[in-house]
Amino acid sequence: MQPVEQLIQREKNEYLKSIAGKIVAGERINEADGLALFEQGSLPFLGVLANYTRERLHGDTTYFNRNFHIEPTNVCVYACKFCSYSRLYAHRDEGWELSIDNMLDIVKKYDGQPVTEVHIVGGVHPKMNLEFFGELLRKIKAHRGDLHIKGFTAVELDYMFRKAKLPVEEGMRFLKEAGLDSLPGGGAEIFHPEIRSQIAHDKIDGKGWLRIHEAAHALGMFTNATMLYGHIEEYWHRIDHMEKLRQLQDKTGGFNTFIPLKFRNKDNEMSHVPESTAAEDMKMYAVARLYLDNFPHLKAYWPMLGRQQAQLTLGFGVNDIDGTIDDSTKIYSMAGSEEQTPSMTTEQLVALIRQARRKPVERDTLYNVVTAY
Ligand code: V47
Ligand code: SF4
Repeated sequence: MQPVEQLIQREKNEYLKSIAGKIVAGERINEADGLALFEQGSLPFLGVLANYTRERLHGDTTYFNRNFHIEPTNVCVYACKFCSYSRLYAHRDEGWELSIDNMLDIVKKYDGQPVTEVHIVGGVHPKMNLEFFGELLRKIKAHRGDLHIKGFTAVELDYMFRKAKLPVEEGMRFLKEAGLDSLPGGGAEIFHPEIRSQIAHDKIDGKGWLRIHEAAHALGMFTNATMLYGHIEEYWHRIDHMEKLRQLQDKTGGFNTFIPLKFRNKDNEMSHVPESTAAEDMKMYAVARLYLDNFPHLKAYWPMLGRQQAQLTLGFGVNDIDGTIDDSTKIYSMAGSEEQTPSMTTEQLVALIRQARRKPVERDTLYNVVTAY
């Protein structure tokens, strides 16, 4: 008997048993089901179901990519309470502001290396506008046309478009024509206003975030989605967040990957909020895999979780562990991640995946296979 059949047979909780039945039958679970999984599902129960779903979708394949990050600035007009990374404009002497040439130099560092993606994300700087980023995109493409540019959270885009007085659709078209290929999933945090107003009160709201991703999808661009979890939100806020994403995905099909981001509490205004346990993290991944039935991929971002926990997630629904990131990403090391210089070679990533008895596959941003190991 398959582990999932044994699980259903042994389960004493009739409600959980019925949810498991739906999942095995390939039926969608509803919000009440999702909440019950969080509240009543044991870790082994969630793990077996999430792993069953993951293997049905992807077998043992575990993707990673070769990418590097550019963080143009950590100066930011917003004041998210969980952010350890940003500096207000008035304190910009404590932060960094890269010029276009500085950023091109970073791209040039990878000349001749088989990276497929650059991930550009940073603070919302009042002087770095749409024209500035348009020029950056054009220059990166002129230097290296084959590099996929995944750039700018909906938060950064909203600010750029409003400053340029352009409707979202036009702003997005401008950046696409300049060379932007896809959007990362940042800035989503928790959509529900009850929580968002307490942790990220002054940036784009949940509806605005979704509108920007919808506009990107309408132009044929793929995007990712994140959720910052494990702070002051309750389970139902997480379900509400995933429900909004699932609805948009039903409409557009433009999301590639969901990335739950574990709240880290070092050096920010929420340092008094304890971090989630490893068991809670695994639960989060498992429920995300089960709830977001129309998202092809679930990613664990290893620089935030650490390597061993990232390995563990591969048994809880995760089929992607991001890339070989250089030490250019500071967002997590500054928030307390164990990974102070998050960089892994391809050999290390392959070994990490194999050790967890999965099959490493290098992908490009759009999940085309680059190398199957
Ligand atoms: O939106 C900020 C998060 C995000 C903290 O799309 C924090 O492939 C935890 O979105 N604790 C930006 N999280 C990073 C991001 C991302 C990362 C990797 C891959 C992709 C992708 C996207 O970082 C922010 C925010 O939710 N963040 N501070 C913190 N203290
Ligand atoms: Fe700015 Fe992003 Fe930090 Fe919020 S999370 S303060 S938008 S850099």
